[in-house]
Amino acid sequence: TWRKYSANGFEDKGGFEREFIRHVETTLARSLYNCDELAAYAGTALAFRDKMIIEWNKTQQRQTFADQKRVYYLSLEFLMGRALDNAMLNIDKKDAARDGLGELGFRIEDVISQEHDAALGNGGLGRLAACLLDSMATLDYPAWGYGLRYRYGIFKQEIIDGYQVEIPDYWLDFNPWEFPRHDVTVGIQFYGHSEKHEDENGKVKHVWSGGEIVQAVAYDVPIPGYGTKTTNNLRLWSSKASSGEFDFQKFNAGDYESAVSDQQRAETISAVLYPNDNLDRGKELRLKQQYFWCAASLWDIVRRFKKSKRAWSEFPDQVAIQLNDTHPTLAIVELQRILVDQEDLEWDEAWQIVVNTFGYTNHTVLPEALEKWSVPLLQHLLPRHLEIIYDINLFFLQHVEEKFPGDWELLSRVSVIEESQPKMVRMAYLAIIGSHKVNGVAELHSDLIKTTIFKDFVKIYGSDKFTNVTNGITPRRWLHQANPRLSSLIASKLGGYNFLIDLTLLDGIESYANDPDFRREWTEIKTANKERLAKYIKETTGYSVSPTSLFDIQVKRIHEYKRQQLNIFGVIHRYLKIKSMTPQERKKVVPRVSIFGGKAAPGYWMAKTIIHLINGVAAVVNKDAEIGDLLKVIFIEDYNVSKAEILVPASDISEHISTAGTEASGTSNMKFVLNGGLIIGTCDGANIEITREISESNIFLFGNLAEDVDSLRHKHLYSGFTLDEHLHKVFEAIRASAFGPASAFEPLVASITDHGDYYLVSDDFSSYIQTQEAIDEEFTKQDEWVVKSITSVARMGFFSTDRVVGEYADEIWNVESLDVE
Ligand code: 26Q
Repeated sequence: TWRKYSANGFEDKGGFEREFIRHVETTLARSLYNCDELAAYAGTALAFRDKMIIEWNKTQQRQTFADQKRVYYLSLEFLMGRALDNAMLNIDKKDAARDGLGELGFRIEDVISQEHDAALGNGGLGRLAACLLDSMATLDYPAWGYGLRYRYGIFKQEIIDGYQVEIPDYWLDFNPWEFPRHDVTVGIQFYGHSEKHEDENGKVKHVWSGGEIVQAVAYDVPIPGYGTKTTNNLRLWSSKASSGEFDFQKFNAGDYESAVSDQQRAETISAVLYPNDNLDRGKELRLKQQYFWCAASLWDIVRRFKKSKRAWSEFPDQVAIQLNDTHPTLAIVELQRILVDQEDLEWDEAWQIVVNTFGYTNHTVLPEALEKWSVPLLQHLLPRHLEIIYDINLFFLQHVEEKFPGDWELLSRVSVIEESQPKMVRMAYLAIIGSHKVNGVAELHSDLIKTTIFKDFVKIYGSDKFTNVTNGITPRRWLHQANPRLSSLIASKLGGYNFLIDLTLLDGIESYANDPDFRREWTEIKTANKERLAKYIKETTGYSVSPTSLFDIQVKRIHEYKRQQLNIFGVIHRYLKIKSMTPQERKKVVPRVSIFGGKAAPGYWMAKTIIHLINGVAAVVNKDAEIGDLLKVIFIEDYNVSKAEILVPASDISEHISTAGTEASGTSNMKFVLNGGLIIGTCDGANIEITREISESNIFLFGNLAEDVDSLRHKHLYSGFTLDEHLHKVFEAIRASAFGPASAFEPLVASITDHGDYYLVSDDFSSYIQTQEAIDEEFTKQDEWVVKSITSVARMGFFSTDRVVGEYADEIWNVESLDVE
């Protein structure tokens, strides 16, 4: 029995209580009578952590013993959100905790909500990494995530007088989910110079010497799978000065300032997440982050491989490394450096190993998001790596020249080095050349990269190197955890929760769309989720919204290409229209709540202006007595993963309205549909595949197609621009300062009227507002609406990250899952 409670954590309510009390009284040194919700969270987390650690250790042993190929997912972002609820559900002990906490006087929801989000990411790319980790563990793949342990995650957003204000997100005060591994520490070199030496046999050796060393310390986070004992590892690197505290020699010599500043410079590397989303604005510190993390991760991976005593040629049979966008591209160069400079392999042999090891996932076609680093900066920070990049490029261009003799233009187009002033290294090209597979994240996106930005590389390598893996989401967090009642209703019809590990089983609920009782329960759950959101809105904004209104939600990073401006202009149009109606006409209006949420990158003025306008419109509309419940506008402050868990289950409609061809995939579209919300969207990213799966009659599509975007943009610039007539009226109201001083919003209006309307807001406006009217009409036919909702959910099986991980494993990684018992 000692083993039962101490070694295996707990099994039931009583066991949970015992472990909880033990942690509160001993680990936290508090009395049960002085245990607030935060302490209850800590006690609960520690009890579950113990339970997880046992399986975590066993999983690592099992994977080491099995000695088979492992996957390493390199991502600068892991947008994990909260861990406790996920741990409870994945370990299947939430009921024990709920009952135990209840007996001790706590509501489990209040305890869960004490946890600070782990917000080590910006948006879609970071959340995708978190969903993939969940699926890799659930499917028993031997897989590790590697990232950076930022001291500050994505900033917290406050809205003050309608403006976004950024607050630092210090999240490490109490983090029971991480384990420092001070024994797993490696020195990472920066600066210095590269020298050539001849050894006794006349062989040239490259030595990188001088510069400075920063220590990388590993912090491990357990990743439990759902319904399996597999518990994988996420390893995050933290930077610290080599001398530990600070340089005592300098300190003792009285040079206090420089002793402290060396230490601070080292710690700065992992201090903060860059808050740009789909924008390449990195300075030297960002490049330092990238190399620090790549070099530490590769040191760890190579070290693990060397323990197996295999020949280097077997490296790609043991190791698959996936690059989450170009941010970890230096890992390619670093592995080549390790093999050639340190392990003495011949260049060609090393390069073959490198290419067979790496896969590269592209997440964008936006030119401003494609990473480039200046040659002088690389020369300064990583002199030996720059030489290797030049050599990689040289051999690549020789290969191109052989295949396409005399095509000089092709050579300059595909060169890794852009011949600009200063010269730049094109990271995406380097990632393509150094990987055996390149994938996009939705069909349209994967087609677009092959025909636009990477067209020349398809010509050079053939199209087999390029593939598609359409994104997904984990149904554990995005259905079961966020919407427990819907999950349980589905389970009651499907005879259990198997759909959570085989999402295609959802098709079994489609026939229940004809069952009035089922439809009623379905509607009740949606209403309850809307009531919960309404309560949250009341508490945080003071505004009252009616849960009988149509809830229209657009939550995602604020970006011109995602077109929150189209949405808010549509809201203004609606407002003006209602204002112009007679009382009789107003009776027919479908009441609507337009909900926005999302962060703007701190330096992105236009995005901040969009937030300002949304809040300006909210302030006017929400206090307009004539309007009442017919229209409310809400901006949810500080949108993050745990707020998404409240918002996603509460939509009637959500908006995924990017200019066609700009959103690589989108993943919140999948989350909303999986929770019974319908969507309005453009023919972009994964919206297209969602439409194919759920059928065109269950989605509200509008707007121009990707293939027409170029010619429309050209037309705006060269044959004159005509503003949509309804949008013109909207702009007149803005210019009349109806929503705050016109001058504040002039740049946003001018981007459309005077600067070519690059994102086609005017071109898509009439189609957008017509589709919104169609939505109002459909929403009044409640029965048909619910049938659409049920049918859509039933057809969403394709969009699980379990399917995604299976495709990566088979097509790119060539890894197998590991049997657990
Ligand atoms: C690059 C250089 C310097 C500083 C920052 C960056 C940077 C950081 C984050 C560039 C891009 C990002 C994030 C991109 C992103 O989130 N892309 C989204 O990826 C999702 C998952 O595949 C897709 O669903 C979205 O369509 C795509 O926008």
